Amino acid sequence: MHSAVEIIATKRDGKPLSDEQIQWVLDSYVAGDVAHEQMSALSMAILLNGMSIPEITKWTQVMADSGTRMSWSGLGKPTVDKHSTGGVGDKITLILTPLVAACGAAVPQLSGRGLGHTGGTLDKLEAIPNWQASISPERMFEILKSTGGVICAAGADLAPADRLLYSLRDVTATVESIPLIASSIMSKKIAEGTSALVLDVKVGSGAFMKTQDQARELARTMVDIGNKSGLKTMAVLSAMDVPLGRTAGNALEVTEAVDVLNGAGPSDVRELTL
Ligand code: IUR
Repeated sequence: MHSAVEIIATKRDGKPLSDEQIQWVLDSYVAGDVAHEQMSALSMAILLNGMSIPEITKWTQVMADSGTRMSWSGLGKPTVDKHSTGGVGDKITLILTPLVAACGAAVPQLSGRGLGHTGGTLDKLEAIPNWQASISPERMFEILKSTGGVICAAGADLAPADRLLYSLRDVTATVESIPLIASSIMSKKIAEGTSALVLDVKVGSGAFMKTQDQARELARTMVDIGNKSGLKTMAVLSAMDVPLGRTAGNALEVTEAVDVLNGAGPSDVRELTL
């Protein structure tokens, strides 16, 4: 039996958390048995003292298992997905999803909203009249089966541990921790059930990672924990010092994405998509 105080003290003193400690503290937090102030203290200790790859891998897997894990085995196709760490004018998902579907794979993309100054894929698609971000898992399966790609919002039961922790990080100055960012992103991708993933890690003045070293560390961490968790993962680092393409703004970006799919559009967007 563990206690929150003992686990916070372990990380405060710069020691590694055991698998059992990680399992216990996250499960207890979701159950309401670890208080927000205790999780806040632990998040700050993680931000200051870090976590090793085995710790982050366990942390990620427990968060992925805190809700429903989706499965696409009934599709009979390989599933692949992409994730961007966020930039300005980044409409790559809107172009890449249909391209990959046309190549015969299935893309079960659970997207997010804008974060800070960066836009979100769901916000962009909502520029299309009557487009709906929230659909049932059954509808998701139908769309995936008939078109090869679906982009929609994650349900409340996808990695609920991350949902709770993310809100807490937002108000405790603990967003900027590479172990916490990496486990947050990867837990949702693992729970989404994709079998392969490409990460677009943005670097530069318009990205959350301002330097090559930070971006490379985040990319390496996510690739490592993905592959250790059975999700075939690779990453590209891409520059985010100027907006991507010629447009930033939801409706404008959808239009630019359609231009690229029609064989036109700005060369930087075409190149990064390919
Ligand atoms: N997106 C996520 O899903 N999690 C995070 O911690 C960040 C971006 I920063």
